[in-house]
Amino acid sequence: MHKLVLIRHGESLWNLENRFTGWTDVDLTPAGVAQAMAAGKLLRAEGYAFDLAYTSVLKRAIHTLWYCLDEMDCTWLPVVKSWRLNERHYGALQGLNKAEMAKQYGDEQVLIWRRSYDTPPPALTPDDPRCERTDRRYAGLAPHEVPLTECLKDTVARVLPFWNETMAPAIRAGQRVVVAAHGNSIRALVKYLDGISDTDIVGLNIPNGIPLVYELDADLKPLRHYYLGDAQAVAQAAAAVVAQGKG
Ligand code: DG2
Repeated sequence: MHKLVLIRHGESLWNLENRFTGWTDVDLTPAGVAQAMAAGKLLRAEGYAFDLAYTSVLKRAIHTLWYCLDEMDCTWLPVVKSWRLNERHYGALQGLNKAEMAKQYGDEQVLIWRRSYDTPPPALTPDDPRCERTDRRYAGLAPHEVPLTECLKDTVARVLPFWNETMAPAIRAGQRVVVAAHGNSIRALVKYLDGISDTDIVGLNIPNGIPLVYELDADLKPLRHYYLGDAQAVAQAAAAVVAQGKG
């Protein structure tokens, strides 16, 4: 049996300001740092140990991993960073306030933008200053690989090659893996692992900074999954994520 631990980063500055973030590279708030440290403490207290860590190329996830591993006294761990674990690209919504958008366009429209499986938000134009195509960290990618917007289906399509070619072989080889990523890149992975339908995935929300453990069989099929820590706090944190999109 393999154990895979997934952690959405701690609260970011734009989570706090309730702004669509996507590929925008914002840092953690002090509360987000505390969440990352608490995740590390919890993992250490529960006896978890890792051989390998994966994260995105966005600092809110990278720093979450740092703080978490520091609490576990294993910042020496090999860390693989990939753009494929980045947050779902939020297109022209990036930087806009979620509740203000809900007041302007309605809760239903914002729910579609946030959670619909295959309807992407409006796209950025390549000349928009928010467009990441000129960012040096993506220089090795083909232009079409740097999105102008994404729905979850698009995110699944770019997360899965990383799972299949990099993460799954490492887990199968016995590496104990922790992943620090984002609300929607984790939803993409969870949708695949648990075989969640396109309609049911709408109701899945991932709270910040709480380790989500997947127990996997030899074929990497999930046996069960659970959050570490207080179940009521987890449910409240997930409900707070839902509420961010209401006017
Ligand atoms: C949030 C997710 O991403 O937002 O891009 O705004 O996990 O990196 O904070 P994260 C964003 P929702 O899809 O929950 O609105």
